[in-house]
Amino acid sequence: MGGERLLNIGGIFPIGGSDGWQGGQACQPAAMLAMEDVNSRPDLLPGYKLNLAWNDSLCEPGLGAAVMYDLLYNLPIKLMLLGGCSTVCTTIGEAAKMWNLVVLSYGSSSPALSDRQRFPTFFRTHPSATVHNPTRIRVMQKYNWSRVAILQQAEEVFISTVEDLEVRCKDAKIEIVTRQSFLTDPTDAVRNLKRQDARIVVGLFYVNAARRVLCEIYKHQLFGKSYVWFFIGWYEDNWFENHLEEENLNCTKEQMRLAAEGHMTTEALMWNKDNEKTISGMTAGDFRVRLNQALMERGFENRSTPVGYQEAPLAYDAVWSVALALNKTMERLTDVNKSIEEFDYSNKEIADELYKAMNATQFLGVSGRVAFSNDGDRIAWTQVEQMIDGKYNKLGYFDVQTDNLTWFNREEWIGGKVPQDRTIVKRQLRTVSLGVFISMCTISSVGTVWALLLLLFTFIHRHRRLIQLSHPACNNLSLVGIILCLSSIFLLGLDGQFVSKEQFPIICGLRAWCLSLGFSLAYGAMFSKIWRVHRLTTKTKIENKRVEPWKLYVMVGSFVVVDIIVLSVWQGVDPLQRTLESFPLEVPQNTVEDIKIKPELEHCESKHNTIWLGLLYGYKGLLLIFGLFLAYETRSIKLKQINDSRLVGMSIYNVVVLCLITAPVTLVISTQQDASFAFVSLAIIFCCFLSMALVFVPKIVEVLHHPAERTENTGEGAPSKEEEERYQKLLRENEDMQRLIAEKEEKIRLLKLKLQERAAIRSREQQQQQQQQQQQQQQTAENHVAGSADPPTQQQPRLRQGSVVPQLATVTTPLLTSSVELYYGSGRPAVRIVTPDTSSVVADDSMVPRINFDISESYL
Ligand code: ABU
Repeated sequence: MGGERLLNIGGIFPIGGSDGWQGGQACQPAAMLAMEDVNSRPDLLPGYKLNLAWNDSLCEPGLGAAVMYDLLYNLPIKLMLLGGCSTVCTTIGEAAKMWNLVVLSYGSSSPALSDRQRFPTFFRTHPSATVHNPTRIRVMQKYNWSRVAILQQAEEVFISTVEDLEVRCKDAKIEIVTRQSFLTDPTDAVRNLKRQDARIVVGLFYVNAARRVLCEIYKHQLFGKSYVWFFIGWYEDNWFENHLEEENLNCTKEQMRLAAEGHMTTEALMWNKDNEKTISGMTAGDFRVRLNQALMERGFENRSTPVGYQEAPLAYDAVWSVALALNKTMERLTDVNKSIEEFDYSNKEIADELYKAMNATQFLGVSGRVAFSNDGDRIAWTQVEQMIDGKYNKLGYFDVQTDNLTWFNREEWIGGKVPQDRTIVKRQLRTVSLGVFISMCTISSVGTVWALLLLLFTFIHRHRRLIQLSHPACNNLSLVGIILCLSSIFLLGLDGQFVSKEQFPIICGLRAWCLSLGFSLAYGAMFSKIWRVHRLTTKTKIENKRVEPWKLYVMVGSFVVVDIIVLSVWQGVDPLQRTLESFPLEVPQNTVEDIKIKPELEHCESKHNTIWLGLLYGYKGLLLIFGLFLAYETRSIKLKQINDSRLVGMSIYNVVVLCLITAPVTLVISTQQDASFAFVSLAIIFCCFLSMALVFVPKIVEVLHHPAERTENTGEGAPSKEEEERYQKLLRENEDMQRLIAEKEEKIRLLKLKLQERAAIRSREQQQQQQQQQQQQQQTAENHVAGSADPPTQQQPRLRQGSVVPQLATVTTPLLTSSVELYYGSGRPAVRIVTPDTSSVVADDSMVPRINFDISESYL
């Protein structure tokens, strides 16, 4: 250095370390080049040489502060500080004011550093990161992207950049759909972006975090034709392929390349793009050659640029700024007979002069025109680049001062189409498929025609006793209800494909009315029949058993009236409206378009749907349960007045079971329109068809078997109650008598056997008597011959087979196989049993057990 005095400045360079920005790798050699050039200029700092004492901060704020204290607390006194990396400059920039030191940063982009209150002596040749934001907004507007997301590393530099971006997006009416941040691991943040359907994403992070993000982008498939990522442009070239193993990244180079393809970058112009000579006498190109040479000397290969290569001109120009500011300060101090050597950390006067000189510094550097705003920020152009086939292509420049975008139209998009800022969602109404609708409507129509034919059948054969005793009015009401229920199937299938959303509420109302009234008529008629049967069989007094037909109509009518009241109030107070249920987005098949389908399903609902449905279902549910009870109670009763009560009971079972199954199942499958419609329709169809079959098929069969049978009981109407009861009584008595006669027949059979045995014995006895008489006569003759004879004995009258005695009574029953005749002869009762083989046996009461006949009038 000869006899020249030294002007000392301190330098803090982030070179080593693994986090943040290690731009000192290229910036420190660039600064040393500037030191050489400054010191070789005789017109600059005459009599002095600039000396740079520096150390590595690893881009860690704590270590950066330690390096600063080391520089300040060790002689010589430093006139200014050079710093790089926002995190370190935030620490030293805030502290430097305490030492009256101007800090000039060549590598800090944090917008927070533009706060003059907090950093009153801070300047930078590096533009603030906020210069990217107008450029980003301009590019977004160019492609009509109005919905973007932000992913940021949790560092102040990026937080303050995002805050500025949010304000600008709001002004430009660009929606920020989500803002995700991460400290070290971006996995969750990237996953959230996908969940939020982010398509255009601004990513703000240091390069090592950028590699982690890119790997996650690959894993979550957030790249390709549907996505655009905006990264920071100051990463070194091939940043996405470097250090993958060192940083334990779980992605291959090929995967990283795939994920990086098509992304855009914005960066402040850090290299003078005009080939003009700068303050050092070099063009930017000359500087690049010298820098490359210097880097090669430090072991960096020509092809792989070290971190900070982009910012190297800023470091070079920063040293020139310091030299120019010191030069100017020296001139000013000379004017007031002072020397810059008088500076110490408490000399506010010289410090102010240094600040003013730096603030006024303007020159053409290798990074472009160097000038500082009132906030100490560098004013610069920004450039936009896009990665195409693994290389950055320049797309254009943006001058924020003139709001001028120079665009080269070199952008390329995968698939040849500009990506959309959101998934285009096409709403698709889920409607009942035509096949199902037509099938159900056809079956329902057949059922309706069948019900109408049954009404006709009932009318034609209304005079038949068979029809009269089945309560035809109830049957007719039931058929009308069935027709209404079947019609509701058609209404249930009428959805958005057939009716407009304005007409839909009308269909909703019609469905409720049709089904509710149909149920009340069809089920109510069956219920009233079974209720009548129950009344007839459970009441003891005749008058209580009498159920007038009008009571049945009143019963069905009251069910209908309750329906009308509930439905009218429902419709008046809280009418059914069309509501839409949305389902998760679906990817459409057979289309290359970047769209998704949003399925929607129409429902009929009112505000207090649960209350209304609860009311209606509760009341009808009670009817079902009560009907089930009545049907069970009267299961074995057969009444002449209602000849089809058992079949009606079976119909009720059928309706109850189907309703119990249908209600919960439809709740479960309500989101599947086809299944739900088919299930409800089939339940209605099954109920209606089975009820019609059970009640009417036996009648039709009967009529077919006896087609010629004329009207029974014409003009007489249905039998009276008394007749009915007499008929029942006679039936019971007939059963008792048949049982009794069967017993008697058995006894008679036994008796007949006994009598036959007796007759045989008697016949033998007579033969013996005759023999004895003959012997006696012989003996008498012999005795007469001998001279003596006994007086004749009086013979007792006996009943013999075929003998004639006064007949008391004859009991003959049509069901008997024998008849029994009672006689009284010789003062003793006798019985003659006449058997079918015409033989008769006569016995007196000594021969047979006593037979008790309960001879009532009805037998006579
Ligand atoms: N261009 C590098 C900026 C680094 C930083 O702001 O920390």
